[in-house]
Amino acid sequence: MIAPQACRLCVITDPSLARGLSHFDIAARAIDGGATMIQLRDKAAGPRQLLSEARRITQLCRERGVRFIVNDRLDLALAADADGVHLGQDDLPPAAARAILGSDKLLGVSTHSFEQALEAAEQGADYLGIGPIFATGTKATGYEPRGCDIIRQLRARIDLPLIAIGGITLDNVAEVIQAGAAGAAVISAIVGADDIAAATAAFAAAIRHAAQPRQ
Ligand code: TZP
Ligand code: MG
Repeated sequence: MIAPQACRLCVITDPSLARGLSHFDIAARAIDGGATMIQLRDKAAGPRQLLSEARRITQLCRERGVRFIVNDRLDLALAADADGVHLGQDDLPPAAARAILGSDKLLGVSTHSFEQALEAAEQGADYLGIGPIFATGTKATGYEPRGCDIIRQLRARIDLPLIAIGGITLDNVAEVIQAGAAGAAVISAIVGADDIAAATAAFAAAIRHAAQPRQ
């Protein structure tokens, strides 16, 4: 179980846009700016290379009350004692991952359609990534941008926190929150910014504002 508030702003520490900053440096800046979740995502480095950095991020996130999730690598998530793992449609199926993780660790699953989201929820995901919501140049997902309708549809059917991903910017983040997402996951608009902490803080403020109940 994860509280929806912990899903409000997930900063993904993709190194390809980070101008040489380490995962830890990105995480520390994002946490200073108000990220509620950090996801370590690295498609190139091996787990041995990432382990000590992942352990430092675990420690930092624990001190700061932020969730720490490792993308793709269940082994690394467990070895670093992260809060959980985030898996995609080509990774271990959620039910198999849950059997290894146990009930205490978090399981997030990337989904791109209504059917994938229902399946992940049935197989024990704690939260769902849903996207790409908008066009993104960061990942070739193979899926057309879904727009906010899929968030509204899933919200009506699934009680898990939904994290919108894909092309989320300061200009459109309010739309995904108002459609029912618990939060947003962001790479380029934050990791690619000159000042990661300031960019994160601007997103956190925009999400807070969009989440306020309307009269
Ligand atoms: N999964 C779906 S879209 C995406 C991922 C990892 C990329 C999101 O990156 P950006 O730069 O925030 O669009
Ligand atoms: Mg994956």
